[in-house]
Order: sequence, then structure tokens, then C-alpha cells
Amino acid sequence: MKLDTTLYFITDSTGVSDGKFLRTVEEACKGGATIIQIREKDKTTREYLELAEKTHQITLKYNIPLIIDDRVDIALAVNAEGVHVGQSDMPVDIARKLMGKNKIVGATTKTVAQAVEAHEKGADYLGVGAIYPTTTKVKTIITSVETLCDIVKSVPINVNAIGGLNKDNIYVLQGSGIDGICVVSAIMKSDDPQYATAQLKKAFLELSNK
Ligand code: TZP
Ligand code: MG
Repeated sequence: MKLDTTLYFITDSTGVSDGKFLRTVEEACKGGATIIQIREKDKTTREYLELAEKTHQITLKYNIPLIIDDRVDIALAVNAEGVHVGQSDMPVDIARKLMGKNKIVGATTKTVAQAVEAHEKGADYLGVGAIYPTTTKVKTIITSVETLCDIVKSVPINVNAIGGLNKDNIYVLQGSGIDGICVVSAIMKSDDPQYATAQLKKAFLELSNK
């Protein structure tokens, strides 16, 4: 089955209790997230593992793939559906070898050269950005919509835009040919994550004539 990256929700547990975090994940599932990534930068391995396990129990109920950011070991330990690696993380070909051919491997790329390489090394999808400045903890630089379009044209795999995206500013992505959007704050910081997810998905589907 083709990977559906239409509405890719990336979590951030910063300042959020485990209970609220897990409720947000469940609401995003109900709202129509098509793929979910758990992304933790400050947790110990044990904490990351425990939260990933609890998150996976929810995503499994809704049949939504769970991707683990950065950590192949945690992805394997919780039997997650995939892993996401950045340019300073495990190289895509090694992540692919460790995960096996049936798991999802995603990569962050900011140039056509990085995108082509990630595809050649076995990535299933690419995250490209930041399109807009972001308040989410990340070391990133702005990627132009022009580069995003060039990346879409250069690889046959799914390409998602990321960075500061919300339902009111994704119009800049119209005509880019992307397969979906990745969001953190637009869902994580919403008072109604289910509604926010549904609205974002609707807005993207309208924009991309999907
Ligand atoms: N990579 C590029 S921007 C970003 C990541 C992980 C964070 C996106 O978060 P938000 O809150 O949707 O801007
Ligand atoms: Mg990373």
C-alpha cells in the first residue's frame, strides 16, 4: 500500500504531562492524522522508550504508522513502523539495513543533492523545510518553496513540507506537488487537537486537489 503522508503529525512532549501528551496523540488519530512521529530530544533512553511504547499502543488501535525520530534502537525495541533520520543522524542506508526492507525510513533533506542521495540509499519519504520560522526546538534553516518544488521533481518518493505550517499559511505550497505536510505546534499546541488535525487535513486536501 502506498505510504500516506498527507497529514504527518510530529509530537513534542516539552512541558506536557504524559497524560495530556497521549490524549493529544489519540485526538490526532481521531482527527485523521495519516502518520505520526514521536520526536524527543531531552528524554533519557528509558523515558523515550516508555513513551514510544505507550504512543504505539494508541496508534496501533487506529492503524496509523508510528515513526521514531532519530533512534533506530527505540524503533526496533517498540516494533514501530519506521524511523526518521536527519543529516547528522544514522545514514539512511544503515538505518534501512538495520530496520529491514518492510519498515518505513524517512529522511530530512534541504537540497536536491541530499534528496537524491536519501532516495538512492533507501528512504521512503522526505521531510523538507523549514518553510517558515518555527518555535519548535530544532536547529534548522529556511528552505525555499522553489527548492521544495525542485526536490519533488527530483525524486519519486513522497515529499512533505515542514516548518511553521498551519492551515492559514499552507497556501504557499499550492502547486508544489508535495504529498503532505508535517506539523508539530499546529496540533500539539491546539486546545482541540482533533479539530485542528481535521482542519489541517481538509485545508491540505483542498489545496492539493487530492
Ligand atoms: N524540522 C524542520 S522544522 C521542524 C522540524 C522538526 C519543526 C516543525 O515544527 P512546527 O511547530 O510545525 O513549526
Ligand atoms: Mg534527527
